[in-house]
Amino acid sequence: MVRLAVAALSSTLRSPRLTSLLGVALGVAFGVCFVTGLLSHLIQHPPGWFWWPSRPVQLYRFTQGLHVATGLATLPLLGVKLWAVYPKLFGWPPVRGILHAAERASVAVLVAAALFQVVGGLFNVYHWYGLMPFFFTTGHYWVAWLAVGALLVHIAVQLPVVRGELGRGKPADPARRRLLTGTAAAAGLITLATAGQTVRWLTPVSVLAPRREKLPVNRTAAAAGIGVIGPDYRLVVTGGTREIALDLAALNALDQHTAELPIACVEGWSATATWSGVRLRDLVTLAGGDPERAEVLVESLQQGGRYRASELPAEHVRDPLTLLALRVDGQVLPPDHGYPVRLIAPNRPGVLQTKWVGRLTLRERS
Ligand SMILES: Nc1nc2c(c(=O)[nH]1)N[C@H]1C(S)=C(S)[C@@H](COP(=O)(O)O)O[C@H]1N2
Ligand SMILES: [Mo]
Repeated sequence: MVRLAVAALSSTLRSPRLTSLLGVALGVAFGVCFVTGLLSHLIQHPPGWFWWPSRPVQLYRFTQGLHVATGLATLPLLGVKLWAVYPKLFGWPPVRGILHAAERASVAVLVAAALFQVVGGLFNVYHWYGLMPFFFTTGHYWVAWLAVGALLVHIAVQLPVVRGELGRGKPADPARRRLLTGTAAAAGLITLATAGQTVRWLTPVSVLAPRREKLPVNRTAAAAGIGVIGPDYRLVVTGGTREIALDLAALNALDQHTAELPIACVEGWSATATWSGVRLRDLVTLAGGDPERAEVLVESLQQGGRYRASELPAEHVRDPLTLLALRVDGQVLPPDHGYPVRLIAPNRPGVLQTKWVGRLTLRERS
């Protein structure tokens, strides 16, 4: 009885129209996710032609929040879509010719790549690195191209079907409408349950958001191997016409400025704080560099690790909001937020907001 009912239900629910609707929703979500992800990659590994502004200060926070939110929202869509089409896997004959074989292969690549991206992204957001035997960012980047290539082939092949299905006004089937509403609701719930990590007024309802603290810490001072900062600490600025080395008293004696800026982690969490300290452009001037043209390499006291250094393009160096912060929210920086000095610049990924800064090297692009 139950089996029959389920069979009857699925036969009415599974239809080219349902598959088309889910496909369009997935296509849009993946498209947004791909473009925002590519942008994040370009900002972190800028090729010569690439330019990224320092304003609006919240832009990266928005694009990366969107990247993670659209990625997570694809989970239920992907689940239902795979359910809607999987009987096709067992269609007979398995291959009806060269084109058909190519199409099936592209679908296999698409499904595998999509699952890899969404599941890998999820692991990354929740810091389950142990489950990934490779460096996440590299895998995520290259598989994204694979997914998009396969997606474009898939769209090209299926477009006529989708057009036919969605162009024709059809009487709505209540059961199918319920399924679609349920899928949309699941995507909405996932979004609500996680968006609070970046849309801060949603934090109370975002029970699945992994980083709900007011200002999360990505890597602690202990984890980065930063010991006690003694009186011999100096911030060294080189590459200008004179090298300078400033101790904490000297840094505190310079003009102090305040900026309200977010840390926007690639993992999707973000939080705004009030930072104060010395303008980077003032330090460039002090060291005999040109604050309008200099680019700056920012290095941490941290000995190793992928995120021990970052580079600031001229756009960000000259921005008066770019600070070497000594304080956050009116307090001396806590060790975990980068004591004695950290970089905070507008419209940049969190990974580039270097903590425990020890050295700045000026460069001028010729
Ligand atoms: N030296 C150093 N700076 C670093 C990191 C690091 O691992 N080492 N992590 C970065 C990352 S990934 C983020 S998101 C921010 C987080 O800053 P917070 O811990 O003060 O919130 O610091 C950045 N600065
Ligand atoms: Mo981060």
